[in-house]
Amino acid sequence: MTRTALLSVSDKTGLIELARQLVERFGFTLVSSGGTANAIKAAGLPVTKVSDYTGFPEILGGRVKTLHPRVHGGILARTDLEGDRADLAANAIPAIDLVVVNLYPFEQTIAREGVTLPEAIEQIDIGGPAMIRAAAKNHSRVTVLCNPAQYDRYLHELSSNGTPSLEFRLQCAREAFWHTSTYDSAIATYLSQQADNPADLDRPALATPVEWAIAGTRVQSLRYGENPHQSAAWYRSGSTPSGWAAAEQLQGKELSYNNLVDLESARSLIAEFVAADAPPAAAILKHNNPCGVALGSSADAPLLEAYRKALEADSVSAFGGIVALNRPIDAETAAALTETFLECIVAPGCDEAARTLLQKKQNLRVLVLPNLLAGPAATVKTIAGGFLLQAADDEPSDPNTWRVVTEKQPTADQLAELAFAWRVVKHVKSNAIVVTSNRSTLGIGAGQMNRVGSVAIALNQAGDQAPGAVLASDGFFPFDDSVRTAAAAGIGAIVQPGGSVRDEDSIKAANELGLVMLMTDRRHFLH
Ligand code: 93A
Repeated sequence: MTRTALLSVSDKTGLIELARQLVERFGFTLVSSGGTANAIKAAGLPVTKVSDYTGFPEILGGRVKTLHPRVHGGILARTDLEGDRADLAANAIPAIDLVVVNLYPFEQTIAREGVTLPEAIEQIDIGGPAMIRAAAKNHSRVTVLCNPAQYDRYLHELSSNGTPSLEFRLQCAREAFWHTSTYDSAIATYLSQQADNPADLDRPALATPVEWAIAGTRVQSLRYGENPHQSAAWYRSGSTPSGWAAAEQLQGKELSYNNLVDLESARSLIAEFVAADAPPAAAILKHNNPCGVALGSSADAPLLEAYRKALEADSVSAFGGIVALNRPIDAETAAALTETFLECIVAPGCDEAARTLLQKKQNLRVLVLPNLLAGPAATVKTIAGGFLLQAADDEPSDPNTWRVVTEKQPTADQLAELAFAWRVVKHVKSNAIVVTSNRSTLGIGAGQMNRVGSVAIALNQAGDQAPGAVLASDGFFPFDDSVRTAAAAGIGAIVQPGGSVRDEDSIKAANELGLVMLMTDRRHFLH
């Protein structure tokens, strides 16, 4: 018995080659919707138009093409059931064995500038998803292909097994349901954006939990998770690759789970320093905390200067670190990067000479992420029975809005230094304390359960460089002990959110000890 394939595709990539093989090698009968049938016919291959097949014309300007019982009966019939076989026979419906459908390009349409709502709505495919879902439901008999990348695998199945295996059909069914759910969530997101307050348009963060929870697409399995006994995989949200899923890996070993976690922290930190007039910046991270962050001395200083400063900030911790740079890697920076054992580097670009130099370190993963700013609008954390979503903590802080709470006022340079320290402390795990000078970190206290503990760690690391440096704290000081410890080490100025019931104690201590202190009125816990 000849087999029947139903083809209805917007993306006609690979269509003719598939149709040719189906007809000439495997003896299929082809049935197709208008445009697809025309393309197949033009290639000189036999095909029946759906309208001839159903005896019903395409109507409503193409809105109803394949929505017909002869199509859906042929797809959904369980030919192992006598009742279904009788229904097919009574209505002269041939069983359909293969469904090849890809959908109206909804996402490409809404990505176009100036597209109108009616234009977008016309690109909502109804008949295509119905066929894809019907075929996927009936995968015990039917194969569904919704992406040209699957055609070769299908033909391979046919030539090696005669008929595609159940395992293959099931895999195609899974891909099909992921595909239609991603497609629908893109429509839902778009329509929510149309209806919402236009002011929310650029922050759809919490409007798309569906995107997080359902429409994740597997990028790849990872060798393991945080530890070798934990299995792990990498998923991307959204239906087109972006962010890390679209980054270019120039060289090096496959990315690990920990690499990706660290890289994302590195990206969000270096994104603090990507303004057009920003000096070169470098950050080195370990275990998801920065261990050295530094800026070049001016906007046209070499990138190498920033990297060297960041490395000198804590060259011991930098071993095995993750480096993020806000400028494309040049040859002299590349040469310096190869002097230390590093896990990963991310930068917005990498010139040819730098690429050649970096190749000396074959295992070193080098990633180019052109847009360092584009981070997730929300973060997700799983808990027993569900997950938590929150908007990203990525709003820039304006130092002009900070309050000087001490008698002593900051100098212009202290203010600029405090702004630098504040941008860094946001990216350190709480309780976070950062001591900086000359736009370079000197000491970083991370993840301590009491704040004064983090102060002690940061100051200890800064050592004899602490006098005259500044200190930033991601949360308020509950007591005056942090201020007193900082003053004893010679810190000249402090920035902290304020908001403790004992703020007055800290202010009093700062005044008594001749410190400058500013309050930002916004804390930056990070866990
Ligand atoms: O407008 S539809 O939702 N109504 C339908 O009945 C229908 N059947 C298939 N769109 C429909 N399709 C879609 O048409 C397919 O999903 C495919 O993307 C496209 C192929 O049209 P053509 O063969 O005319 O190029």
